[in-house]
Amino acid sequence: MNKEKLLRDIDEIVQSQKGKDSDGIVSLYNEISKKCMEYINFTGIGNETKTAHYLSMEFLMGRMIDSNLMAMGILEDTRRILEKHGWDRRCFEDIDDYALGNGGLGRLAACFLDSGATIGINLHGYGIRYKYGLFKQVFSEDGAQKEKEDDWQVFGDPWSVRREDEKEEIVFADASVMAVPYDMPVIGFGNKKINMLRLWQSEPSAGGTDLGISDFLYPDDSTDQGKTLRLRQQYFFAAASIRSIMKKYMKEHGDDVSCFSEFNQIQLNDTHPVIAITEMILVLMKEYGKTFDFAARTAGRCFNYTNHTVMPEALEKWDTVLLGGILPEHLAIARKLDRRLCRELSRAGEKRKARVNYRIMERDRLHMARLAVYVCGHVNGVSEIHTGILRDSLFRDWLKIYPGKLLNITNGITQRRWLDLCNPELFGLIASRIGEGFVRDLSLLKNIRPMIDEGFIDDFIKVKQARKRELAEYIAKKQGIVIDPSTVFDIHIKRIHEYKRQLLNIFSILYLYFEMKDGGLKDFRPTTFIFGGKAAAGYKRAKAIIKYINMAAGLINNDPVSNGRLRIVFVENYNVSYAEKLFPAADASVQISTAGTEASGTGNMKFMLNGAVTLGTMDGANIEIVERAGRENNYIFGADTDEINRIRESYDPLPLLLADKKLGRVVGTLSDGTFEDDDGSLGELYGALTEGASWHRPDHYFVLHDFRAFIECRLRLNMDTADERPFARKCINNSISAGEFSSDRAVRQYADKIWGITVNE
Ligand code: 26Q
Repeated sequence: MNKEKLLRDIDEIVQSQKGKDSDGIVSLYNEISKKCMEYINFTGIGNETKTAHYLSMEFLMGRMIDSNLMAMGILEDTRRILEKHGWDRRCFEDIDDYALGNGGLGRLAACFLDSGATIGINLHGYGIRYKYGLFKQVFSEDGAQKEKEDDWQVFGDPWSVRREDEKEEIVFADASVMAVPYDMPVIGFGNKKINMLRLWQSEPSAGGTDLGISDFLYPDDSTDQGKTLRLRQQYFFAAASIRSIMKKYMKEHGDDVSCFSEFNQIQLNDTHPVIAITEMILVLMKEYGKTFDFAARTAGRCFNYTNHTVMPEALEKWDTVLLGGILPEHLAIARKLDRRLCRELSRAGEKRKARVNYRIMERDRLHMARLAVYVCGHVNGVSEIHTGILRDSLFRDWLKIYPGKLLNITNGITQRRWLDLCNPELFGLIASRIGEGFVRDLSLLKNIRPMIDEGFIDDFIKVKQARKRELAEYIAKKQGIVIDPSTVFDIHIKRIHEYKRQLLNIFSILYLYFEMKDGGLKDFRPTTFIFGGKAAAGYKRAKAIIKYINMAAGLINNDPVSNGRLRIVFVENYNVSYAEKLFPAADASVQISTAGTEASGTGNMKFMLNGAVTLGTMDGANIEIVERAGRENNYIFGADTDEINRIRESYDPLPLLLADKKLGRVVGTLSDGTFEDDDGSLGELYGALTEGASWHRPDHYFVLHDFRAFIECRLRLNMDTADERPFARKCINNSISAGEFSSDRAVRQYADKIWGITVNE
């Protein structure tokens, strides 16, 4: 690539762009992006060397232009060109995110693609080109969430290439559609390697009807299961991907499929694409005349499955009537696999009764996780504790029969986006001591330890201050809310879920507020509590939690007693680009899920890398984070998994509520008229905590149990911030201990332990 020539071309584009309104920015964005596409010459991919294919219903890519320019090594030059011609160097902030995902699982897929291309292996992504991505969140007058469609394609899609010649027909029992691939380049840092993200768009086949399969992204909402359209989506992209992968293989290796797995490994991102397994078996049988056993063995050698949750309600099971109605052959294959499994189990000595726990066909439902565990060569969890839970409970029986299938690969994040791009000053500060090598090898971070002197601490404090000021400006611009950058920034950003316990956080803030009203907490250091996150549109309790937080903010922010000491902001429409401003500005990272519920978390790593302390429970990757960064540099509280398991059966929150008047007062605000509750949703939350519901006991997530421990820990953190430099040292210790949490390390482990791909950088 001729960088100088590209930059001259970009200069020309910017120079000739006259209108400086938002239309001007959009056209600049498209012109520059297309020019880059010409230069990288993204023509397609081969299958000469071993390749991993990452199948995922979600890719939460965020804004593409900055990361692509950075990978090509022209980000800074391009910004300079923009400035030279009178544009804001950050003008592309008005360009939308590629929000084709919900949260952690989708963002992980995006980080993995970045890492695969950067470390130089063949790793391609396959997903769905949703017409509308994750909804945009707005708050109405009363603080409730409203959803607006995310019509991202109005900005154009300059990074995609439509490949008409590689479309696939996807056949259901009752209809068929065309799957048309749109390929995006995944540019490795330094532009050494370019991989591909292939997103399938559904279109009517000749004479057929439009089923609207790729119209919408399903929100992460376990109550919304069983939708035929969701199953169609899964099959649509899984089948299209399998067919295109197999075709590429045949083109290069002929139709001897016995070597297929030596060239292709397929990673299933949770159970969402598991139907790809039966698709491959069917293709091998029907189109290549192979036996069922041969086909199943072939599938076993190339498929692998990553589990991202242990929550029972999120384990996918498809009703056989529904499945048989649109994919009868797949149901038949699943039944055959189930019988084959039973034979293996009985050979292994499992009695009929014990076998029920394994059955792929669970009475009238197909259990997707079991199908995956049975067929796949490798199954992995995403943090040590999560894999431990899979080993000891969810998949325990399986491991007796197939020991060695399960392994742990702790999640990671790409430091290119989550430090270099979003916090160039901190990146530069670290680079000034150890050089820039850690942009490709985050483990080098540890080398800075002996170089942390007083000067470094000064500079770190300055950088953090600058990030906080920038965030404050941004929030003022976006939402008209003023926050004070000299206060402690305590940030809780992630999807809204009961198990993530945003309720625990807001309860504790209400507690602080009531203490202040009673004349207490004289030494409390002024704190800004920032929330961000979306609730699935159909998840009533999560939406009630948002409304409650917004109403509590209204109360607390407007009371002279707490004014200047407590401030709450719920940032609207939290997304990847917003995240890039929030992580660098945090003093405290709030990670307070009930122990045993958060598979890993990856936001926790983004905070850590940017130098925030973790205020959290012993859950998910928090445990590994604290192990690396030192417990003394973090704020850990509450029940761990052992304790939760011990108390679960006999837990009753009512005595707690009665004995602890202050807790009672806080929780009471859900039902005592402190806040208006016309739709009864706050009352429903109150009931869930105190009485339970048909499907769960009271306080299912132990919010009240952990309340006091949380308050205590939070107050300790608050006190510690009074000593600016010692506290900054804790923050720094976190940042420089983040070396292992790079997605480069994670992808290397997948390559090494699962895919059998050698990484030679
Ligand atoms: C399922 C059925 C119907 C409709 C939607 C869904 C659905 C969609 C998305 C179920 C789950 C998801 C997303 C799950 C997710 O993001 N899990 C997170 O994965 C991260 C990466 O491993 C972990 O860090 C988080 O702990 C985990 O919660």
